[in-house]
Amino acid sequence: MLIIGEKINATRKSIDAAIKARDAASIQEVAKAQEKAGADALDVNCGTVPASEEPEVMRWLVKIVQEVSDLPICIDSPNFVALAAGLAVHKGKPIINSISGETIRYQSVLPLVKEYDAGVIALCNDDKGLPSSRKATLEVGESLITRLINDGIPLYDIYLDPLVRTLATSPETVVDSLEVMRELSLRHPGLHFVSGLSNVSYGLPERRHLNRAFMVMSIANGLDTVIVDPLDPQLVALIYASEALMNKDSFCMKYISEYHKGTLKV
Ligand code: THG
Repeated sequence: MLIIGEKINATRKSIDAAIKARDAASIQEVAKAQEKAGADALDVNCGTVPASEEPEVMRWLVKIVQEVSDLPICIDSPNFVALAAGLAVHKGKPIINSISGETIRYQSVLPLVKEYDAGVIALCNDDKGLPSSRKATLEVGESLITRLINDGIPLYDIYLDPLVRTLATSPETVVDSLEVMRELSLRHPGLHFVSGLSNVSYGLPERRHLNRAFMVMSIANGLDTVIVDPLDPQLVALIYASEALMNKDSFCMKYISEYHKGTLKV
């Protein structure tokens, strides 16, 4: 499982304030804490600043985070100018978050994926918006995968995001997104699947139970990459347990080594 730490996101009040104050030290603390907790990559999102400032802020964020962590960054923006700014200063192999089937977004982000040999998160939507049925989601996902491969992106660099919706308002779509993942993972061995997960619980109480249960269900249906809070020890323990149960952890070596590190005592 590739764990992408979600916490450097301007939708969180403390991060928004730190960005606006250009308070590098507190953002660097959040980076180090996520790395220590087991994150394999760090999502960085500054979507609350005005669009004209986003490229400069993204460049600053990537730089200050990589001053204290060697982890790759998942550069999170719908704005390709901000993506390009972050990519230009990134060290190592980045993940671009994200491309989609929307014509303009696809055409503007694809050259960046190639130029930086980046991993890329591909969102399952297109010019018609979010697909409205399981069948339509499958078609949008399949068409995106085909396009990316035809455009020279290796399968192992593609992270398909089925864009999980909110259980409270679209109850039928949650199971649909699991089935889409299962179907596409069987059709395309080696393709990655990623999810932000926490959308699923929006508007419901004690969201962490829904997020954790949904993560386990997602892992059982092909999810191999998550954007989550790695400082939730229960969630992290469930990741190791689920991967072992899915026979994705040879001889439970990872599970056992995490036990010896103390990670599982929650
Ligand atoms: N797919 C892709 N990218 C994404 C998402 C996705 N990027 C953004 C988002 N979804 C994933 N990141 C977050 C970051 C923070 C929260 C949820 C998802 C969040 N934070 C709460 C808060 O700030 O109150 C609680 C957690 C906390 O306090 O730390 O909900 O789906 N490709």
